Amino acid sequence: MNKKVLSAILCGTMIVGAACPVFAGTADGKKIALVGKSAGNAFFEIAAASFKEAAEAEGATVDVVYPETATADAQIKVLDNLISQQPDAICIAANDVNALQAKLEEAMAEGIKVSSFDSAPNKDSRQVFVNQAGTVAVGQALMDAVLDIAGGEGQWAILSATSQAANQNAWIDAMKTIMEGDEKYSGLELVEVAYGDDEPQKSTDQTAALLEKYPDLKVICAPTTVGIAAAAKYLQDNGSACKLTGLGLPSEMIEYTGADDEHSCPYFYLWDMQGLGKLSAYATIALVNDEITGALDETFTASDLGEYTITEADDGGTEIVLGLPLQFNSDNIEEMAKLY
Ligand code: RAM
Repeated sequence: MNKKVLSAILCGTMIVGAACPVFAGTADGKKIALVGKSAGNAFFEIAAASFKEAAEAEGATVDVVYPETATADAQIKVLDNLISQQPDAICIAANDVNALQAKLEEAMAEGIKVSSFDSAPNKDSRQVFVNQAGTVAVGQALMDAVLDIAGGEGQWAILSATSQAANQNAWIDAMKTIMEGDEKYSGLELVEVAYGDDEPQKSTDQTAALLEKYPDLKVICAPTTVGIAAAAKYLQDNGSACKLTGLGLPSEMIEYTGADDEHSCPYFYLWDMQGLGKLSAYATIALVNDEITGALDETFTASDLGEYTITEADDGGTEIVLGLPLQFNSDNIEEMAKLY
């Protein structure tokens, strides 16, 4: 229960004249802006709902803002507007690694705390990044899924989101490094990285184009919730022999997940979505309260999630890793689809 609601109930049941316990939230009166990569993507709506709930229970107000398009330019416009409103913090999922630097530095210079979640702007553009699962851990899970589903060899392709997306490119680089670094992947041939821009229709069209160009394609790996759902439908509706894996929302993948011929996706991954929203909120509040600065080895208590330590990110900046990637398959998809 929201602590403020609890406080009000307790207050209402107390004898008249006795003092009411007023809950002092750790973020009372603080203003936080949460900026997603694009509107209309269930991924951000789910993360934002958890973020908002967690931060508002601590007394903060949260403004969830989406750019007009999934581009850095559109996010710069959003940031310009936010900086003029002087929130206490901005937490952003970046559409580009480097292009937001000047704006985010301007925000920090004005005393606005800058955290990021899902997709990290470069190390100079943020104080800390809340990483849903380690970048290498995600790359490893996906590479092993591709190897397994392809049966050890054959052509595979990546269906990504936008070509500049910081998180997508970090996972793709991790996959390539893992594939090139171990003999066991030598039978796999990555034929193309296609971009569906996190738009359902474009992702569907890109899937169709991949199948046409590479008739022997064995596996598509789509590390985007929008891309994987579009590709899953296209492959399944067309009875394609090409199989799918990647990162998806169980609620959007339930019809397509199964290890038999009827389903296009044997299994895929994501992480604890509610945890991502909550941890991002608590980390941002810890910055606002000067409990952390985002420096390596600092620790803080993320409310009921427990204690977290700030670690070094692959880009030389710092991050807080939520946990491990989670696998969704025919055994757990129904249960998980109820959650996100
Ligand atoms: C899409 C977005 C998001 C990514 C997920 C997995 O919704 O590209 O940034 O984290 O997929």
